[in-house]
Amino acid sequence: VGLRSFSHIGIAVTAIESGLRLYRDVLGLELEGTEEVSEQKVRVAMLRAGTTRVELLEPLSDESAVAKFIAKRGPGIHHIALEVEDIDRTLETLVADGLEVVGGGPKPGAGGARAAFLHPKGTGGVLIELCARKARSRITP
Ligand code: CMX
Repeated sequence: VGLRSFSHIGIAVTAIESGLRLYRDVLGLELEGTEEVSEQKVRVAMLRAGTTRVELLEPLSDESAVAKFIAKRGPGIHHIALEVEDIDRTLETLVADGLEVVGGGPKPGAGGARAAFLHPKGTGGVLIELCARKARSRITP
């Protein structure tokens, strides 16, 4: 299905700053950066953890899916993200295999990636994000 690597673990937090106190200041992960993903109504902090990353997700409003998640289950692990080569082709294959896309298909995600989610009812209750980085320029400097 074109999986490239394990991209990140998404963790829902009520405030990025308190998440950073644990993951950056106590656990010592390197902060790569923070950004607002307005399309998904979240503020995100990415921290490098070896070959993968921890993504802290803070809701920007009560309408955010992450706010609803926290209200229902409390802060904690929200999703795992797998990086794929070609998100449209991967989704096509997985849907043909009986999995369902939730949230309406690929949307802009963190770091300019395109991201889509698989419905947890088909994945043993785990929200799986598939993400694809922006195509790299073929022109080499
Ligand atoms: N873990 C497990 N189950 C979850 C879940 C989660 N994190 N989030 C939702 N669900 C469940 C719901 O409980 C619901 O189950 P039931 O049908 O049994 O009630 C089902 O999945 C569908 O959820 P919904 O909220 O009714 O469906 P929506 O279409 O409104 O939204 C989803 C679904 C997953 C896309 C949305 O909740 C979500 O999490 N969006 C992504 C936000 C996000 O993390 N953005 C990241 C941006 C940064 C990046 O690139 O990583």
